[in-house]
Amino acid sequence: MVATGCSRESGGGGGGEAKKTAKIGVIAPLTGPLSALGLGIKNSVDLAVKQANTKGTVPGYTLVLDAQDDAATPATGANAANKLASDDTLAGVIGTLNSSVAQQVAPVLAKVSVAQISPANTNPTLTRGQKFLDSPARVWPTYFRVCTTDAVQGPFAADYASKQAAFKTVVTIHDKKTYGQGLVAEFTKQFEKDGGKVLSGETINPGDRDFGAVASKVASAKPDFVYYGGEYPEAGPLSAQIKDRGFKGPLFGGDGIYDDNFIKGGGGKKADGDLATSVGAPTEKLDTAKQFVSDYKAAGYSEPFSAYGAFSYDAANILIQAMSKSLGEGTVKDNRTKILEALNQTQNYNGVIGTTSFDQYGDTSNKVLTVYKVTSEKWADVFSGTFEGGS
Ligand code: ABU
Repeated sequence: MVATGCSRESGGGGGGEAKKTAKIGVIAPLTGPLSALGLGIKNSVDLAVKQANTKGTVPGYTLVLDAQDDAATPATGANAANKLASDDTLAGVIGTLNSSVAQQVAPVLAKVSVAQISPANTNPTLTRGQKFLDSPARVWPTYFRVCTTDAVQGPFAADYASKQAAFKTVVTIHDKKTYGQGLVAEFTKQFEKDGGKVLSGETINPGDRDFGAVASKVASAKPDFVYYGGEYPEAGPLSAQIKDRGFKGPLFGGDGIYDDNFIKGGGGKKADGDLATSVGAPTEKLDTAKQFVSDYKAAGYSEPFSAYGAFSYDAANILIQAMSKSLGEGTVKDNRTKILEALNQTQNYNGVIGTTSFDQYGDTSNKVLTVYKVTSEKWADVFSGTFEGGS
């Protein structure tokens, strides 16, 4: 049945109605150290797809989830995108987690006019190009995201550090990847504007777990804090090893470290006092997220929805809404341009994370961020807001 793109769904009265298949792809790390975030993305899209099928949100179609593992690696992500792109029933893709993977996935999907909505990519160049602040230009007409960017997250963190935490000096460290490097660059500009001093800028290698050399440099520089651009698999041990050398200040990172695995990997108690910003307001505290949280629990997924679950659920439902307006006569492939037109017109979508409108670059109007602090070995939200003037 799948081979023909049709299935027969029985209604309560015993009659059947022929339904066509429309596929929603997911590209995310489903294995490896970042799978805690990737599986939360996959499960949340799965929930949206199942609910849409139950409600018959896209008349005449059965939605099918096709989740591909990118292993947080650009080349694997490109292969996953090529595999999905060869399927004429593909209506859109939710993903990726990593900005570096999106740089390889987005051009593949753009070639076949397939919409991609990321719940997690925060590097600003993906939507606005290299000159994202001074002369932004949309890179791919097929690429959208429901999270804000590091042009907002970096300065938001800098303002919190200098104005609320009264930190004056920092050592920055990043993992040389698109996300980590870009986040540190945006943080640094604002921290210096706020009068802060960067004592040194260091780098580590993705995959490393021994940070002795850089940890010793931090301990002897004695900054008020360390700002880290990268993800939790490296950030946890890095924080622990810096503390092991007598450093008393916190490590502060972006959404890439906001996961319980940061605390586990950082030796538990040693992570107390560490800080992270993440996109959006805390899901568990949003009235708009109550139904999602309870439905996710009821669905019985083995993994938590994690930092991007609510974002993935909204991204999937925004795509499904666009499909419901666009899929009718003809094949899914015939209607991909219509799906893109509908996505470009997304204004004031009221979802789990709040209200989403896409601008001319595919960026979201929702620029809320939250500062979290590790307190008694758990992340606790401290402050939600945004950086005024960010893009
Ligand atoms: N946004 C944090 C992790 C994902 C990324 O943008 O690479």
